[in-house]
Amino acid sequence: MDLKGFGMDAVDDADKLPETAINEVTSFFESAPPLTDAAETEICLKEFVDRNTSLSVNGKANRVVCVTSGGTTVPLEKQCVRYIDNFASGHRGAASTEYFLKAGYSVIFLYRRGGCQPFCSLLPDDPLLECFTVADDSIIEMDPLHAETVKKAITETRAAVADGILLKLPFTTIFEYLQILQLISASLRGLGPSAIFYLAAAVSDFYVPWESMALHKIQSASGPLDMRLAQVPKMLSVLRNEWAPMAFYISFKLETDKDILLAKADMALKKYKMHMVIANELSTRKEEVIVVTEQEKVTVRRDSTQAGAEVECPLVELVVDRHSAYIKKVDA
Ligand code: 9Z3
Repeated sequence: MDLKGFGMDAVDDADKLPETAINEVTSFFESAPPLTDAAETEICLKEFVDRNTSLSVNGKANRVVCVTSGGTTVPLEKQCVRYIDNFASGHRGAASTEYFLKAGYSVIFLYRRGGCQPFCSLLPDDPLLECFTVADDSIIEMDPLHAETVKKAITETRAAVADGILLKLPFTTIFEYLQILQLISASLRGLGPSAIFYLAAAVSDFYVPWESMALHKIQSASGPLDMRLAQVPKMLSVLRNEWAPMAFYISFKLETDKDILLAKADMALKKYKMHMVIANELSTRKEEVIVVTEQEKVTVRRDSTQAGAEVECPLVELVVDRHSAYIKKVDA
């Protein structure tokens, strides 16, 4: 199994993380408020992965991708009134989920509560108020203008969930996001190279540790707020090196200054040993992205000649192609 020289090396003992990094991660999890539905989430994940493993073709595990989507929040108070947020609508993750499903993958969609959902991009902003009307006899009716869109959103989502190929898990805070990501990685570890982590969520770099967080709403009467944020441990390293080391990894790099974008993406590729880093600039992120690997930099563009075409379509196509090459290499 020769994985070197293809940007696709598995992690060997020399690559193991230093103990300090592991300790930082351990203390982050120990001090985080426990997930309220951890046991239930673990059961859902186990059932989802078992079902997908049993769907395997020629004894090979079915391909599963964990798509993360939306931004994490950092609460400033335990009984949270205020929080710091990260920019992300969740469109990238939701659209990519649809294309992965079309490509035959099963998807664990780890998304920010209230963010964009797969199959729902054509719905109006407030679907409940805009898609329905109340007739004279108080019967609720669908506005014919939106009937097809609503029907498609409901049937496609329900079919994917019922077929056991789409599992949707919501998060809001950085604590929830990282704890659920850890549960997902534990459940996908056994799939080896058949699993992809497609990390499109915008994840907080800084946070207030739970033990030093105010319990009640911070009072403004005491003057300007002086607050020191701790750095979120580099969870990407732990995920890649320890939690699921054989999976295929894709992270995203977002910048507003295009002059530093590619250098930052290159740095992330090397530092976290990603298989692909997808570089995007805030203002053009829906038009084009640059896929950075050890061997190449490929610009992927939305087909602007087609109405409604999305950049995620050719992007996921490229990811699937490189993932197939990775699986072949590992299996050789
Ligand atoms: C991205 O760069 C995503 O493509 C976007 C998608 C968040 C821009 P939308 O959800 O936007 O469609 O509105 N995600 C990663 C952003 C991020 O925080 N990356 C970190 C970084 O750049 C690395 S994990 O340092």
